[in-house]
Amino acid sequence: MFRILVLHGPNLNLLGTREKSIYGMQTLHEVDMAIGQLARREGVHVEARQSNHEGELVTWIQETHGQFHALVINPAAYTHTSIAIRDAIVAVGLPTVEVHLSNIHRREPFRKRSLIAPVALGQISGFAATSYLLGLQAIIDYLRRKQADAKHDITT
Ligand code: CA2
Repeated sequence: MFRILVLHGPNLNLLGTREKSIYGMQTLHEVDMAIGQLARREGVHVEARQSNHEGELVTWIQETHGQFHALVINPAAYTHTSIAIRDAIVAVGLPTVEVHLSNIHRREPFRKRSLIAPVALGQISGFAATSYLLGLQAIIDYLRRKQADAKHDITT
């Protein structure tokens, strides 16, 4: 069974309590419930965690080695600043999808730059909680395709 880690970055624990017009009405718990529902439907194992600390996110990414097949991450404000998170993703070589609740490309100029996007398979931005579900579905499809390709290579 595929094992996927979902990481939420700083301040996302406040979801659904303020700035609802930007980040949506749902609480983080509700987002995690929706992620869990999709995971059960798709028959994958998903673990979701949130941290306000860059180092903790880096440690969790490092610890995915041998534990998880892929990562879905909303690095929140660290998207725009964290070489450490980017380096950790590269170091473990984990297929990663970057997700954002808001469309970071139509906000303040400093949000347009992502240090994570160049090392991710792709980025989904602007669909509130649905961004996570799209990101999760994308990474599941990617893992299945990769597995099918590997089987095809063995038999040919
Ligand atoms: O749109 C996104 O998902 C962001 O990653 C959210 C970050 C922001 O710094 C990024 O530029 C885009 C901010 C997360 C803060 O979340 C809050 C949620 C509710 C209330 C206050 C903050």
